[in-house]
Parts: sequence; C-alpha cells; structure tokens
Amino acid sequence: MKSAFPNISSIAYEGPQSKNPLAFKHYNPEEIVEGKTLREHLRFAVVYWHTFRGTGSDPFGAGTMQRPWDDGSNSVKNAQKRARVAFEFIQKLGAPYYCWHDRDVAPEGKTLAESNKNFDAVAEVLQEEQERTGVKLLWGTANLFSNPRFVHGASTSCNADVFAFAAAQVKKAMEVTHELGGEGYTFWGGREGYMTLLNTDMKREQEHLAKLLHLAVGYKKQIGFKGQFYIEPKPKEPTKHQYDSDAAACLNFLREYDLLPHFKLNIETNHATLAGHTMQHELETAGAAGALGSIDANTGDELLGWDTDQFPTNIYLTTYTMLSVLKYGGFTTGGVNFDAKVRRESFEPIDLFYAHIGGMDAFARGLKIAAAIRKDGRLAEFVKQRYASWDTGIGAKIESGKASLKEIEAYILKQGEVTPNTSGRQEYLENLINEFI
Ligand code: XUL
Ligand code: CO
Repeated sequence: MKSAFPNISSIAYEGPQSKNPLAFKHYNPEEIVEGKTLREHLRFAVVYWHTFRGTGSDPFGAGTMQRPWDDGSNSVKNAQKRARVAFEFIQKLGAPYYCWHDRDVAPEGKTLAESNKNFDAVAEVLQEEQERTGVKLLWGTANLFSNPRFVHGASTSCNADVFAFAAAQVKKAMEVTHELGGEGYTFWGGREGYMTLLNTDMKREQEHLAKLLHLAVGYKKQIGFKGQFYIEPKPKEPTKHQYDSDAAACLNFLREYDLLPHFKLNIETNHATLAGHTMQHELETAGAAGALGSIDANTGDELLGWDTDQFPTNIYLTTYTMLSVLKYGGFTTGGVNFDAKVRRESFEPIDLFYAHIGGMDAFARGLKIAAAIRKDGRLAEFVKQRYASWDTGIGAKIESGKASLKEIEAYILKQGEVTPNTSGRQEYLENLINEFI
C-alpha cells in the first residue's frame, strides 16, 4: 500500500535543544527513570476514534479534516485501508499501544449479524498490522451511545430489547479485544444516565447497569480473557447526569453491586474538569481505593466548559498526574491513552503528528519532574511530618482501633486545650514544585 505520510519518517528523540517540530525533545523511550524506561512507564496509546474517525465537525458546522486516504464511504474496504494507515501513523510515532470502539474500526451494518461480520473483517487487518508493527491493543470498548437505538440509554434503557442489543454488542467487543490480545476493556456509559427524573426509575436503571457489568465479568471468565476491566467516570455530556459521574460515584456504585474486585478506573482529565474536580483529585480518589487503572490523557478549555478533548501540553498537569501515578505504583495494564482530538482548524494530516508529539513530550517531562520531586523527598517528608501526631501516642492508638471513646475523652480532658500549631504551607509547597518545573 502507498504510504499515507510519505514525507514523514519515524519520529526520533533529538533532545531539548532540537528545533525540529517532528522530533521528540523530552520523550526518549529508552531513558530510565525510577528503574523503568519511559516507554514502560508511560505506555502511550493512540485512540482510533478521534485520530482516525474524527471529522472536525461541531454543532455549528461540517467536518474540516483532510484525510486523503479515506474515500469517505462506509465500506469495509475503506475501513480496512484506514486501519493500515492508522498503523503506519502509530508506528512512525512510536506509540506502543492503541485503543478503539467497535464502531470506529468497522462500519455498523443493518443488523447485529452484519455489524459483527464487518467487525471481523476489519479485525483481521488489525491483527495483521499488530503483528507487522508490534503495536498492541491497550483496550477495546463498545460504542453504546451513537446509534439512535440508545436514545434512552444502553443497559439503562427503559426498553429491555435495547439492553439485550447492548449486551450482545459488549459480548462481541470483548471477544475481539481478547482475540487481538487486548490488555484491557473499558466501559464508558455514554448514555447511562438521565435527562429528566420525571420519567426515570433511577434504582432500576442502576441495577440494570450493574447487571450488564456482572454479565461481562462472567463472560470474561468463560472465554479466558485476562485483561483488566475499567470504568471511565464522566459526569455529564451527552446526558444531564451520568451514573458514572466521577471516581467516587463509580467506586460507590462498584462497591454497592459487588463489582469492585473486577474493575479499576480509567480517569480522563477533561471528565474530571466537567465533574468540578482536578485530574489530581480523581487520580487520588481512585488510587486511595486501589483502583487507579489507566488514564485518558487530554485537557479541556476551562473557558468553553464542554468536553473539548484537547491534547495535554500543560506541564503542571502532567507533573501532578505522574506524581499520583508514581505514588500508586505506576501503570500495570493501563497507560497514557490520548483521548484527544486535533482542533477543527488543525485539519492537515501532519497536525496529528504535532499533537501527539506534544502530548508525549509533555508527559515525558511530567514524569521526569515528578521523579525528581520524589527523589528530592521534601514534599513527601512534609506530608509525612504533617501527620506525625498519628504515628505515636494517642494518634497511633486511635488509628489502630485500640482507643475507646472514653479513653480519648480522658486523654483530651487532661490536655485541656489543643492548638493546631503547624502551618499548611501551601505557598511554600507551590514554590517547591516550581523549583522543578
Ligand atoms: C467520551 C470518552 C470516550 C471513552 C470511551 O467522552 O471519553 O471516548 O473514552 O468510550
Ligand atoms: Co475517554
């Protein structure tokens, strides 16, 4: 096949002095940080949906993207050709992983049987290309939100037939993920929520969502799929309220329905913003529960206020992200998945390279800065000292459950009064972070 990017060769690491826009300045995949290479730490993935299916359309206008390899048809042949282009791109970029929804890679047919057949025909090409390039599947997922049949939700639809359709689609997407050696499978409940409570039986809908996840857990075992299941929190858009609204809500849902042992969270930056949280907050919430699995790396425009899915270039964001990721032991099955799209105005194919190179360099810097902050140790030591009163005496007794309320009362009666005599030192800590940025 003719090259889709004939003027672009493999993107190389040239170092911080380089002025070549088609080179990495900070992402040297072989560089070792905290005992692992940058490639092993960051496990970059390219998303199929934005990068190869994004048209640049918005609510006010049609698509703008120039994609000369795409004939614009919905044919399987076009999808297969596009798959080969995708792998040329991912290989030249040097990302070790990619992710898809079933309907991004292959066209939906008139029936589920036809859709499955189309999916298999494209999956064959994906398999060939994975073998040819060594690029692997980080996770697969089913698109349970685009088709009008999901107007009232997928597993949370008021219509049981829609639940059945969604479940069958998940079954197939899990099978293909398994066949392609996927390291995970993600559930994002695009339409699992409500627009008005006037027509919604919330309890029943949430039970149905849990039912689908339990069915998937059972089927996973049956087919021997060893990948990690993820839930991806997002509070709104397209629905007014989504049941997987933020990390805390997802954890509560998973616990309530006995699903927590089977799932981790896939935390997305722009979704955190929409939930009124920082990415760091969502990562810490997931990490503290032992459920930090993977990240969808992007960023939002805070002045726009919707899910703009921009490529992350902010070094504070990547530093705080990697500080949390390292704190909880780094990625195992997960990775840094660029769920991000080039701007509508950035319509040339070369913009796809600039966007990913920028994101990868920003994360490489974030990782190195985070590792330097950890090596320096002052930040961790500060936090440790801040809680020192819990390490001995009454604090240790309370933590270990050995102090009764009566004992605690007696202790504090003896003390008389308490003064919280240490400063939070936020400004000092912000300055400390700036020493490393
Ligand atoms: C939507 C979103 C999805 C999920 C996968 O906002 O992030 O693309 O990542 O379904
Ligand atoms: Co996402």
